[in-house]
Amino acid sequence: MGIIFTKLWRLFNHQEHKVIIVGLDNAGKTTILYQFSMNEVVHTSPTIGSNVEEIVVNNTHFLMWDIGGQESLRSSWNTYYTNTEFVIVVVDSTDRERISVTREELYRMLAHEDLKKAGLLIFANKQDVKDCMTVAEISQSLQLTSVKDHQWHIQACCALTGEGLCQGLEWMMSRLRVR
Ligand code: G3D
Ligand code: MG
Repeated sequence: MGIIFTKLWRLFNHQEHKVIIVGLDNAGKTTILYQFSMNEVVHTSPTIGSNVEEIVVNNTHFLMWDIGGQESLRSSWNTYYTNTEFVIVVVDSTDRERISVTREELYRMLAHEDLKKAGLLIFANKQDVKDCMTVAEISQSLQLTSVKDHQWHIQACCALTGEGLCQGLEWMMSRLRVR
């Protein structure tokens, strides 16, 4: 009986939460994914298609899809949306020129039927670079306070060192707990 119970418990606890990692090319998506999965800096090359990794935090399983961000690939982001519980948007905090492009892609995504219930985590990445945009600047440029129909959180981070990434994961875990 005990064994059956343990097996069932494991089965239910092994439910996977689907996460997609999006953002413009060069934002740091792949670096973040590999920090999560092996805690080391890997040398990335532009992602064609997608990378996927299973990340386990305190017995919670996340299946994370890192989707290529080049302009030609963005139109296919929506093929990944079904059953997505969290969208992680990675912003290159040094890229002032393209923050408006991120904003457009963000609102296009949030309007999508399949992402209606998804939580939104924004990583303000590359905070190690001098004169980069702050979290407050990015929040303002993305007009985050106008996002009312999704739970969202913005987190400063540096994917190279991993700083800030755990706090982002913790926010996702806290959202799962209140469901
Ligand atoms: P992408 O998957 O979003 O396209 P990548 O982005 O993860 O491939 O990263 C793009 C470049 O940004 C990489 O540099 C990577 O090392 C760098 N990068 C990622 N995160 C950070 C960060 O927090 N700080 C700094 N300074 N650089 C970062 P290369 O030179 O390999 O193209
Ligand atoms: Mg990539």
